[in-house]
Amino acid sequence: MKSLAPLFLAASGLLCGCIHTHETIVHDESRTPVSFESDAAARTFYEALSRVPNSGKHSESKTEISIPIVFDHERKVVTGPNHAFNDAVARCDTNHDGVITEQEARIFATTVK
Ligand SMILES: [Ca+2]
Repeated sequence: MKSLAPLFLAASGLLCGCIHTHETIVHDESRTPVSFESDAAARTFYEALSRVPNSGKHSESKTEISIPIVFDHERKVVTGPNHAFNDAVARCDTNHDGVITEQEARIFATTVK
């Protein structure tokens, strides 16, 4: 006797229609602890950070798995804003002492247009 499983699966797919699932995962990291030498250093850093492309936006990657007619799964991974902050701190704090000086902030600001 032949197996009817493939036929059953095809028929159930046609009867039930396509199954759509969407999944969004926010992948954010904790902020790198950092302090500022002065208010001016903090202001210069944050002004430059606001000019960094995508600092306010979230980058995302999308994966889509699809079996035509039966199944469609979309998974989206969104990177949170702390990633841009941590990247900016890593670039700005050139001696990696955890303190952003006015000079480091000014140099960082000149690299961001
Ligand atoms: Ca430093």
